Amino acid sequence: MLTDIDRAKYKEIACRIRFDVIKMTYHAGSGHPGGSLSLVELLTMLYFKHLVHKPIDPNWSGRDRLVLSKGHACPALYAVLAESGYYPREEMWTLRKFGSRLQGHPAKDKGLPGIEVSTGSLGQGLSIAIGMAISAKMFEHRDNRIFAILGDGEIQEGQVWEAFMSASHFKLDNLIAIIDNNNLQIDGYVDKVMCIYPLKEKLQAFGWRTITCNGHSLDEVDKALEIAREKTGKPTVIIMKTVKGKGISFMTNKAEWHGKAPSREQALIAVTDLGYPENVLDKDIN
Ligand SMILES: Cc1ncc(C[n+]2csc(CCOP(=O)(O)OP(=O)(O)O)c2C)c(N)n1
Ligand SMILES: [Mg+2]
Repeated sequence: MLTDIDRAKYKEIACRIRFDVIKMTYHAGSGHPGGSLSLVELLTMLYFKHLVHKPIDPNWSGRDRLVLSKGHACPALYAVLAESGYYPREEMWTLRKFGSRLQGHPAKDKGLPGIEVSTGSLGQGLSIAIGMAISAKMFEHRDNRIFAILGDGEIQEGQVWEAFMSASHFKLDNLIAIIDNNNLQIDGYVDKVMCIYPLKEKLQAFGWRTITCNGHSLDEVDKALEIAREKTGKPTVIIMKTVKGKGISFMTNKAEWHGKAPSREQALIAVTDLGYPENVLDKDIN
């Protein structure tokens, strides 16, 4: 249970991350705001409470690992990494620019601290996380946790189900998958394009412990992450009910906001939606 003071603090961080996503994608002129906005409360609670990490020592061997399998949502990850102190805030505004460490999908070889793995080709991140979990548990005997964040459209990929099967086979109770269940993918509703439901029952049949939560309730996300950390002999999946485009009036639950930047007029509406003055949209932009 969060205290009122903690809840207010996390709410403020979440609001700033939403703002950063809008500002980054607006100045880049491209990017993926919809699926970034659905992850904001999760990333806030992870990076500011549950993830074991040291921003001043990003390669510390005892850290938890986070694989953003739905790599297109990296604006939200870049924002939370800057907010945590992994790199300077001003660098956020280089998103998608030539030579930037903040590419349109996370690129480990660019050297941005806090990026564990390159992602963007959907369907692969859980398999990578399984490799990390096997290594931590069976070879390095570390008590850290491996998190993998997947999109609900992404799990239509067959490789993901092979990965679900192998994680329970290897009893990877240090592995926590989180499905961003916003029920939208690039071209419409997930249940219309290729139905993934009933999700909980399918994942339980594949040998996973399941937790469901409202992904925009800081308290529910907090509780889900706390329970997920417990080791039970099985991998854990959090099915997180979310809204694509959450927090921005005209982006809410709209597939068209999957992968495009707001115009100036739209970005100014978004900034106002979030309670910021219009002039902050261009602050620190060269
Ligand atoms: C293998 C692969 N196929 C297609 C794409 C293009 N693509 C990027 S995002 C996306 C939709 C993903 O939907 P979902 O997983 O639900 O993401 P979210 O709603 O969380 O943004 C697609 C098809 C890709 N990145 N990788
Ligand atoms: Mg989706």
